[in-house]
Amino acid sequence: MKLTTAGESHGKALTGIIEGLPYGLKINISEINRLLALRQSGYGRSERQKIEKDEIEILSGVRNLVTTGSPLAFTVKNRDYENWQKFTAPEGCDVKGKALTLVRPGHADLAGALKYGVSDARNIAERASARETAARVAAGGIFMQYLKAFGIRISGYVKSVCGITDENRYAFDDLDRAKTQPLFMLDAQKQRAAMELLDELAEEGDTAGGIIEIRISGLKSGFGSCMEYSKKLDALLCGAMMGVQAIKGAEVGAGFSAASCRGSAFHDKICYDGKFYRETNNAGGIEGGMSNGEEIVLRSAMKPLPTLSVGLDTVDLATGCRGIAASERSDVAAVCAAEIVLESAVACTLAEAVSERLGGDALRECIKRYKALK
Ligand code: EPS
Repeated sequence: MKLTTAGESHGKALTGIIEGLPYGLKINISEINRLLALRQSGYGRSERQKIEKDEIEILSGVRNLVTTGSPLAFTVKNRDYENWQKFTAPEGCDVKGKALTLVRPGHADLAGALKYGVSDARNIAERASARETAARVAAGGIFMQYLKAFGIRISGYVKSVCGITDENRYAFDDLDRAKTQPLFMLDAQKQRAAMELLDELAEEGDTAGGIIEIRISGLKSGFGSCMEYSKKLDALLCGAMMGVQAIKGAEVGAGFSAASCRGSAFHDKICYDGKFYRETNNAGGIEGGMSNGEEIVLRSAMKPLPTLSVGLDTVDLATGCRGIAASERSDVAAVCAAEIVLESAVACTLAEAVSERLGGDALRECIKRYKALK
């Protein structure tokens, strides 16, 4: 299983190709579009989301809503292209009209411009933009449907916004309620405080990040590897999270707090009542690089978005003079979008790990193999 995405923020469209889907997976298009709409939602998003209305169009690999086993290609249109095609059209355009030389601290602009030896970071910004995540969510909807065929579900919520943190613990089935909340938070009081803070930041032209918790339920033990470090499930899932725009930290289970625990308090004692289980889950469902049958618990830290309307000190790459970083419009926070994108990124990587272990050309075969696992 493999996903490749293409597309720029203000280009014609985002596209993706998924290789390795088995024959016979029923595709629910409105469920994919529901996720795409959720990615666009959430308190603190910019005016851009009023322009876009993301919907998947499947181009190949599906017939009568069922996968055919061939690569699945899809597209999600950029409606803002209408306003930008003069500057971004592949067939010929005014490349100077949207030159980005006042590079933004925290964005890909400067590192990309140096990498490619250019003073205009427009091409770098266009591809590095989090707009690309619409394609990952469209694909994520498909990966989640694949995983659901085995009884594996992914959910999550926003745990913290700019330091306002919900310390409660929630059962997996409570997490879905987060998607009905303006900031995908489950603690109403913390959410209200976070929204007030975002209002203040918006007034000041500032931005915020947060912490997102993603959980996986229904995954049997033994996925990942203790034999090859490159196939360790925790490494793969943390890599998937770190591959999402603006994510600066990733942890599994107790994560960084494990470092300050004693072993006797930290490790999840092994119990048996016809099957193995644990009363605690500090390991976050992964031991020795493999799933252990408990729920997988992952957290990501999202940095504050780097496009600030207040502008940060920078240098103009064209003149070498000091200046204020570019800003056209900005989300104050995109933690809800990140929650949906992280679910999709995790679904993609998990689907790869599941299909690697199960193999199988037809979904029916794969399900039989999953059921046969202890
Ligand atoms: C982004 C900048 C903004 C965001 C964009 C990500 O785009 P624009 O410059 O067009 O306002 O809105 O995110 C999306 C378009 C999206 O759909 O998530 C960036 O620089 O990363």
